[in-house]
Amino acid sequence: MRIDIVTLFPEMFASFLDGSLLGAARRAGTIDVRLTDIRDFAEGVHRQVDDRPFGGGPGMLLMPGPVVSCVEAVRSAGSPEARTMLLTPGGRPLDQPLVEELAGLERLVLVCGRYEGFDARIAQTLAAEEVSIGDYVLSGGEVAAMVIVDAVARLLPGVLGHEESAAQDSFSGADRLVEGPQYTRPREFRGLPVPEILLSGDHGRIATWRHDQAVAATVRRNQPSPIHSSSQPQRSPS
Ligand code: 6GU
Repeated sequence: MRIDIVTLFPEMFASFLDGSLLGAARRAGTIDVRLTDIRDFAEGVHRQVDDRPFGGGPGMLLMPGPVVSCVEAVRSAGSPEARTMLLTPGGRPLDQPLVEELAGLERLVLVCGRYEGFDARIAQTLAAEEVSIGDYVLSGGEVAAMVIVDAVARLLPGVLGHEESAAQDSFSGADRLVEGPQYTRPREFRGLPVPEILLSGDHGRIATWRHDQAVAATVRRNQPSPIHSSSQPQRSPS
């Protein structure tokens, strides 16, 4: 899969792209991530990429010229129709079903916003979708692009190393449950024992218990916060 990232701050991605999960996937040729600097498509001596909003208001907007030229140049290398996403807090919320869909693409273009946002004609001209990673505001789309690349890359064949892992993740599978509590050694930590059933060797009962825990954790997560904060295993209905 090829992912192009269009940004004013390509240097922000260096350690992320070389890091363990992505660095290995890139060296293996599973994923090809390329960075393109919007500034390279700006015109004039000042290489201006942003300007004040018509009608007034705070901040600066990304101008359509440099962003559209940049994305068009990136897409013209083979796939003028490549799915293109503008990263902006008002966009469609990213979730695991969307991540799974993106992991099935040959190419994806992620456009990072800065300043107060994009001129509205950028999305129109590029037939781009707008995507957000959550209900809070970041100072730019770069961190959001890293979130998307990370979530997508770990679903590509060979990236995790053990293919079952992704299928077992929270939000995966038909029921979209979050994972319940898990335990490793020691069997007792500061007076807290590992639930007896996990030591029983009874794989059928363990699977049932885990499913019950996942249902309870999923319900709890959708409750107001004081209840959500408890991460103790819930008693299984017997
Ligand atoms: Cl994609 N961009 C920015 N600037 N803020 C965000 C976001 C994106 N998603 C959530 N907050």
